[in-house]
Amino acid sequence: MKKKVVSLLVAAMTVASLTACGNSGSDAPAANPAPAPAESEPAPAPEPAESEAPAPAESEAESEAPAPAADGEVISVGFAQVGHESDWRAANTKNYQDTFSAANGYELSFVDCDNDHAVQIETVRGFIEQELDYICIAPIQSAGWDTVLQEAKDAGIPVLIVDRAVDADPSLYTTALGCDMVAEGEAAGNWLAEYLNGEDANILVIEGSVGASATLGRTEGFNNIVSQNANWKVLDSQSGDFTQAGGQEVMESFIKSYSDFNVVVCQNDNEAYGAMDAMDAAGITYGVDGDVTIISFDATHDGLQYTLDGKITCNVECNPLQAGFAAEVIQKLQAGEAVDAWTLVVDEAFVAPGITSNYAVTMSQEVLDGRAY
Ligand code: GZL
Ligand code: ZN
Repeated sequence: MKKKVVSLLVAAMTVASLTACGNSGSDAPAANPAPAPAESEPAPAPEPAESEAPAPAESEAESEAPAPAADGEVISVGFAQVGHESDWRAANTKNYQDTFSAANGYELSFVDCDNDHAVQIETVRGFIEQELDYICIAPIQSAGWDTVLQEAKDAGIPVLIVDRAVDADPSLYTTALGCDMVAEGEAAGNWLAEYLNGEDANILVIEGSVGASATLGRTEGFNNIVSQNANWKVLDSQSGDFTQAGGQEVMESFIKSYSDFNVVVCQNDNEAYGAMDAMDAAGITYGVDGDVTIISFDATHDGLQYTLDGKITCNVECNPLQAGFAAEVIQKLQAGEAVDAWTLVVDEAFVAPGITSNYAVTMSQEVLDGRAY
């Protein structure tokens, strides 16, 4: 298909177009540094943990279905997706397929890279050979992207790094969008400190996929808070690869090795389901009425049902409905407009009923029913 030459007008010094999560992107994962603002802006005060207050761009992105290309040309978009490892990923994939539809003026080349970095690199090379108009990448891992990003740049194809981050020179891609994973890890830690209120913590961590910015960021952020609490100990931290089977396997090995833990941090909901299966099998109680406090990430529908049921005590959201932001960037580039170098996707945290928190929204059936995914 004909490749449209699009002049890249990336706003040189624009900072995040959203200042959600109380971080203007200045806490964004190092791999996606928000460009230095033209003048140093004070970091916005942390957002109060209110359930309403969607950031304007979020509501725009979700409601504004992109218009077909002005000249009626179909816009070809390649999307190299991480894989199909989790419920979060399924929601993210559906959101991209719904947004980059033929009805909206796109031809989407979607590839599920099955959590294999080498496959993802070759997938992007294939998009370059097909001379697609745009390439979206949700990077399985942060490392190893410079060469193929340089190839895309040499081919004049704008690249959007979505969901996760890459450890590469930002000049090698057009824009990045996603959650602030470090802020998510810190939110989990801050909530735990508030909840424990000085009590000791012996913590087990089931990490996400090795080398993924979601794993690196959430681990870094949570450990920032661990270091502030002398009576907290992380007994062990192993990767469950963001899957339910992985979460169960790691939890089973933890149970064999440790008997004195009272907190389990699962870096996504599917790992939490696996951890709960393992604790059930071992007769270990968890939740607001149990011996073990479970913290999870993603706040998918089922994860929030477990939070509403008091099984998962705290669940830190990472909003998977991000395709609207990517479509907005592509539409702006089509129109020759400047785009932000980094867009922060709004998210928040949730806690089980009966718990009030400065860092999280208390779950209710109404909150669950109001969720878009
Ligand atoms: C987070 C995303 C992570 C989710 C997992 O933005 O990259 O990958 O937390 C998913 O569920 O596998
Ligand atoms: Zn997030």
